Amino acid sequence: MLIDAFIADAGAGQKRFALLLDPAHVAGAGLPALLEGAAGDGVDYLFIGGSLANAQATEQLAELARRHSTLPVILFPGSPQQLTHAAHAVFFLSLISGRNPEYLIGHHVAAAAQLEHMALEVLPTGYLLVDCGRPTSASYISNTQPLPYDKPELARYTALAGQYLGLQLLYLDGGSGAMRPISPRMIQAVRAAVQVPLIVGGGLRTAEDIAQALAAGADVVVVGTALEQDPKRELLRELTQAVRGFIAAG
Ligand code: 1GP
Repeated sequence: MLIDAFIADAGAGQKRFALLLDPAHVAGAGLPALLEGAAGDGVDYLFIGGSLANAQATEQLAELARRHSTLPVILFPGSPQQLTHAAHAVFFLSLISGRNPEYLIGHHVAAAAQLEHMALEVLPTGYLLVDCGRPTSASYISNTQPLPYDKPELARYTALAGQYLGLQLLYLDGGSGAMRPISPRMIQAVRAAVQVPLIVGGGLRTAEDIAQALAAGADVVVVGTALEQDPKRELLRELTQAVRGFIAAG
């Protein structure tokens, strides 16, 4: 089960790298080669999804990922329409930074009616959006206000509430294409309060960004936009090396 791997890795201090593929953005002839090399290049997980992805594009991308890679494929859905048998698992996201009931329980009911008949592993995940410099599609589409950038204590208690509710993973996200990453202070504040594995993404573009997020307590770092804009294996290797290097240094 993937949840066991997340928990065991985080407990052992094994940091992980996730490549986020947004079906609405990624395309191109180079994708199969990138996917084929991904495991060897240091990628641990493939996350698939986005705020505006449609069902067909999500399924096609998940199938492509399965065909060209042996990595775990996890859906990161913007809506229940993005569920597909082609993936291994799905982040069952509760948007706990927001106050929109549709993203706290509404969509989940519609999703449950599908998931009951699917073999996808369901990963109960508290999702915290953080204001990292500009409005993102995730906050706009979900009609929620993100946590303020400079209020680590709000993130801390939101995360702790999520853990008390029984959520097994927490995803701290500046949103796709964030202007800057979530502050190390906020990651530290959350890390100090919760024991569940902590996934951090949004605006991570350089090896230094990644090293800072890991040093602050992230267990899994997620990169999407940087590699969409520059889908080169050299950059991918440089970013994953920051994760491997951190393990070696740690
Ligand atoms: C967004 O955390 C992911 O939900 C990744 O963000 O696209 O900015 O890398 P970026």
